[in-house]
Amino acid sequence: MLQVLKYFVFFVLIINNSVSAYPKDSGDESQEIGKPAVYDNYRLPTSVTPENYKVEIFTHLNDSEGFTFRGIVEITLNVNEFCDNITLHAKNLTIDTKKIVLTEISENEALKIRNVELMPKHDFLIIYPQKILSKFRKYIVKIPFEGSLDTDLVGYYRSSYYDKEFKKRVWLSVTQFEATHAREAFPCFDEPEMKATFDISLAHHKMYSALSNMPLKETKAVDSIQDFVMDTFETSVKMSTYLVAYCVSDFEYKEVSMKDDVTFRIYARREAMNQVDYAADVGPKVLKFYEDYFQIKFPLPKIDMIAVPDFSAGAMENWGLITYRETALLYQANASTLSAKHRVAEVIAHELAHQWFGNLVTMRWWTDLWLNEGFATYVASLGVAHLHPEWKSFDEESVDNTLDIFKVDALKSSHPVSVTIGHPNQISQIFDAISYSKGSVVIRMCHKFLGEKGFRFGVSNYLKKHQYANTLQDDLWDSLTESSHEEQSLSRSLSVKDIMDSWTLQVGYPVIEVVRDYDTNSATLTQSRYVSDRYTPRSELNSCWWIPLTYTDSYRKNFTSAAAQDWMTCNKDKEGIEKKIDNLPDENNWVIFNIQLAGLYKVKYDEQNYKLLVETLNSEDYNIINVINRAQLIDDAMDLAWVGRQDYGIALDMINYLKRESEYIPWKAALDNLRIVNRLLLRSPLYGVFKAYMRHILKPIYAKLGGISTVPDSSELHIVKHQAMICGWSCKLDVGDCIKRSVEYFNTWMVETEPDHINPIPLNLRPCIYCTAVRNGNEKQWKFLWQRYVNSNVGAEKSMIISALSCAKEQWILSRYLEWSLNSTLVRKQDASIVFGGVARDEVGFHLARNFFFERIDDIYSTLFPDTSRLTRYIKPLAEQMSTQKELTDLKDLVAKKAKEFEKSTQGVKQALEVVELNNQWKLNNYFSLARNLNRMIDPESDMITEESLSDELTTTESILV
Ligand SMILES: *[C@@H]1O[C@H](CO)[C@@H](O)[C@H](O)[C@H]1NC(C)=O
Ligand SMILES: *[C@@H]1O[C@H](CO)[C@@H](O)[C@H](O)[C@H]1NC(C)=O
Ligand SMILES: *[C@@H]1O[C@H](CO)[C@@H](O)[C@H](O)[C@H]1NC(C)=O
Ligand SMILES: CC(=O)N[C@H]1CO[C@H](CO)[C@@H](O)[C@@H]1O
Ligand SMILES: [Zn+2]
Repeated sequence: MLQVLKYFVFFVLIINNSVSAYPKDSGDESQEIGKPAVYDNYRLPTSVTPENYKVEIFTHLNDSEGFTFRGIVEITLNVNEFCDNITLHAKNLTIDTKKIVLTEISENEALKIRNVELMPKHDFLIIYPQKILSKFRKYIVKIPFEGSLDTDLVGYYRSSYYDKEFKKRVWLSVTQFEATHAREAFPCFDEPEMKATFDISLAHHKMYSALSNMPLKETKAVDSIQDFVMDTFETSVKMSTYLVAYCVSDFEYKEVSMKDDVTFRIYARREAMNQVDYAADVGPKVLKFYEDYFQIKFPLPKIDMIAVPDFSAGAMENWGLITYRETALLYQANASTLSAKHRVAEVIAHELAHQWFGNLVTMRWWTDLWLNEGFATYVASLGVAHLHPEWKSFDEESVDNTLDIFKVDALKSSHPVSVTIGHPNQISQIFDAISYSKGSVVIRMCHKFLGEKGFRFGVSNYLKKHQYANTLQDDLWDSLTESSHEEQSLSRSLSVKDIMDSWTLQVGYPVIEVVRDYDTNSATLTQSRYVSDRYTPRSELNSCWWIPLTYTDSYRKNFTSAAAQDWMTCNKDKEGIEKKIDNLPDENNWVIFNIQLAGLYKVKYDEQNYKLLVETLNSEDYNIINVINRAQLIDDAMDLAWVGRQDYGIALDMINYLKRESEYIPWKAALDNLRIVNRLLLRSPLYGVFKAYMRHILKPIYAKLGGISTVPDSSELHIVKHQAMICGWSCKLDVGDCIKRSVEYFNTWMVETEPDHINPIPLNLRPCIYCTAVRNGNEKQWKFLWQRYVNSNVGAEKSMIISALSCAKEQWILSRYLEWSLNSTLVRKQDASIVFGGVARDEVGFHLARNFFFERIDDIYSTLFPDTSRLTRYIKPLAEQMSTQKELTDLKDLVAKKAKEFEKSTQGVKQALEVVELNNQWKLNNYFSLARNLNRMIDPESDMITEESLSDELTTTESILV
């Protein structure tokens, strides 16, 4: 349906001629008035900028009247240079142009308007006054508008829920403006730098109540419409349009006040009010943490956080009115897993961090989006660590993000964190792992080399200096350079900008090759770009980075400090590509670089050093190497083997030590890498050997963690996650009593008379156990679980079940399930890609999912519309499992044939195609080396296993950006 916007001239608005949204005949003479303007870019001219908006909106949420809104926006304008037009944004709105009024503030009379024009391609509304606008005057423009409240999850849209007690569907309306959807709700200057204050008034039926960024000022009856009231809110602080929010609903709330008077309210539908306590508890705590951390008080008197049943992103940081998916805000002790609780804490902490980073200080343009998202992601992990030190989540999140980025950013189709944005289609595509995870990883790196004070003072000064304004990344680097020079944590000869530019303006990251000279006890370090494509010409890898070097050795064993001990420099002439390090130990002692993975780089050692590391790992003393570095060693070795730069022998020798390891992080690093191998071997003759190998390494840890009969203390997040992960693998590969116990648990549940209230299955193992029971069951188990999905009142539980249902083995069940994913009565729009991803990642489901995707692309597209950048979530799980030339050609053909549909996911498409190519390379090159090494690793006594079909990934809780 995007074509509607592309092909139709939506409205060419002519003065004295009220028009609606539909195309006029091109013969209509009125169109001739005013030449269509030509713009070669999509940016607004800066000649006219807004100072204040008065927005008044009537919301009609009643089935019988149709779902519409209408209103008037009154914008006070500053004219920065003499000009003949006012250009602002409007999209998919009906505008009654004869009612547009322009006045000069000092005069009372309206100015004549010569023409009003719309440029749909640019979403521009252009008003031409009769007279030139003067730089020395102020103006007010008043524009009436109307639109429909659709279910498209962007702009001003409608959502609904089913009220079980009153047995009826109840509607609500809410906004989602980031990045460019404010223009779909009211005409405005929809660019982040065009900050203004907002006075918002919302008229609605009195059975609902309204919320906006600011507290309510007054409520008045509306004379013209029966039973309507008008809520007017306080004037907002100066802010960007993408942060404006409002909502009309019948939700209830729980209120908590902070000591220094910020009032928190958590809003949810009435039947979910039993799930708001956790958010009410952590919200104020995290806010306080940031006030101390940034040394700036939160400027608004209140924060509302609302759980919206239909929500496209994970959450949205609108200033003072934060919107969430239910799964990202609500928590119920006996139905949400600890991981789900962690997710809630993480998302709340992320959104609250944005109140400073993003809202108070905003990027000038979307190019610097990464700064908002990377920073919020990073500080959120500090916030969560503050809330729940017992979770030990900080290390895990850091390692997780870094290892993710090692994979994504090794693609040649990756992009720099800081990207030039031309076309609006590009904006939604950069809300991706690069902006969030790489952004947070490079900021963490910066934190580590600047030290605590240098970093904190710098950030706080930056926020104070630029509050209510807009910045470029250089402004942050300047503040950090200043504070770290003052704190003497960075040499005066270095600037943060020089260092960080090499990380943010360039794509990719480096690998350092360490070659030790055992005669002189020194080492030579060389850096080059790390890419997965082994055929990349050497000349393309010549980029260089400023790398903070940290290292220790088997004498010092000092893993405590991650402050830079030295730098690999990177000057324009690239003279810093090599570096010599002295004072290293002798040939019987290892060295290790990149302590605690504080830098975003991989390390490759010489053979002798590897030998020493492998020996230590495989000894009683393995834990003298820091736990993060144990994960790093595995990940680096597996990756280097993957791209053919090193034999699989070293990697598998390292993994071999895991039989002693009981920490989660190294296991996660190993299994994430083995999962990729698993995926590609699944349909190959080698799979039997691989499976035997996997069972061989899983058996001891399955037993050590107590199988699935022992349940860890619920505060130990890393143990809980570890057990759940091992359960997933063990049940897939039939290790121990995993399948048997899972099926038993599930059967006990099925005979409960009230299964929606009584569930005997250990909470944190439910994702694994449900999936296993469904995989080993038939329609009966599936139907039972589907019914639980329908009946459940808890978002987190629903989403867990929706993933588990894709584990089914019977094709017809999976086919039907895929169909259901396009029917929003059955599966909410926001969850459609979770169903697809789950089925696609399953061995049985893969072929079905692929056919479904190729055949139903039009329907999928219209289900996702307008957030079609989500097609990436469909392509990705398919591409991960494709490895033949034919599959590559088919995928390319589809993308070419459906260019329009893939228009907003070009980045995801490029990455997917590269992944298929890399899989192809891997199969051609690694197969025999891996086979040889696997045979060597397997315990000869191990029992051979039956060729049962195995699925590749247990659940598909996709990461949803916030
Ligand atoms: C509107 O005015 C600005 C500033 O003078 C100018 O750059 C722009 O081209 C004008 N737009 C149109 C459509 O004439
Ligand atoms: C480890 O190194 C840090 C900084 O390099 C130093 O401050 C600390 O004292 C060292 N610890 C030990 C036990 O040597
Ligand atoms: C969606 O599912 C509902 C409930 O089963 C059914 O009534 C409806 O016809 C389905 N809609 C479509 C378009 O298949
Ligand atoms: C007022 C208006 O133009 N509304 C349209 C917005 O877009 C949706 C879907 O594309 C249409 O259904 C509305 O009619
Ligand atoms: Zn964010």
